Amino acid sequence: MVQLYIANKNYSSWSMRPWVLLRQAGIDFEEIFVRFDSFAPDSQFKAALKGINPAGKVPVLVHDGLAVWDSLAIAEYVAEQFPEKKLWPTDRAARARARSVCADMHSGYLGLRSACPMNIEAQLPDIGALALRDKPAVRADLDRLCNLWSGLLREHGGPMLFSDFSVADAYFAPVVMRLNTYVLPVPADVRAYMDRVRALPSVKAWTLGALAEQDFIDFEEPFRLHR
Ligand SMILES: N[C@@H](CCC(=O)N[C@@H](CS)C(=O)NCC(=O)O)C(=O)O
Repeated sequence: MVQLYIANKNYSSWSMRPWVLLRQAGIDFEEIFVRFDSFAPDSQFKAALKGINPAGKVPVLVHDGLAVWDSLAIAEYVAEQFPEKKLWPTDRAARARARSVCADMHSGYLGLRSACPMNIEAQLPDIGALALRDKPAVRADLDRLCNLWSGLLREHGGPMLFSDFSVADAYFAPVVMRLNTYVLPVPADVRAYMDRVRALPSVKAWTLGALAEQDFIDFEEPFRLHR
């Protein structure tokens, strides 16, 4: 049995990656929701993860009693456990490239990630415009991202980054949600890819879950006072 610990669907970009990966691949799992009350050591959030993840973060996947944490490690574990799902591209070079772009996403794009935190239910075009105007790191990340996606779509022919759905699409799904919330300008091919990602059944299901939460978490909301 696979269990996946996740937090609020509206905010938790790291939780979204393995959830979308498992769901899109048709792998059965039990979702264990841990609400973001606070990240303080005495929070319910930290208490729920005690004994499961020493880092005290979500996501965590538990499979037959084995806990695997960190979204990239989870993606690798799932791909290894379910090889028939072909979650990484089968071609060696494409697979190496997919791993590179996921690892790069995992540790990079900090300008975009810090200026535009995931908030699926919100529409914040003014914040996006100000971030683009005032933060060179956001402009640089957006350019790099658009070039990357355009190049991969051209090279592999779409509809997903490496043709068929792969870990890379799950990995970039939260970024798609951010670009959407902050209405950042993207070229037509990138927009079309974003639309295809948002139309994936797994992403639609995650989005519906996020919209249903209606849970305003102050410390995840640098730009809104209320819903
Ligand atoms: N590198 C980790 C990041 C996980 C992460 O930062 N998760 C956030 C929620 S989206 C969290 O649990 N934060 C709690 C904290 O920082 O104490 C991964 O890829 O899973």
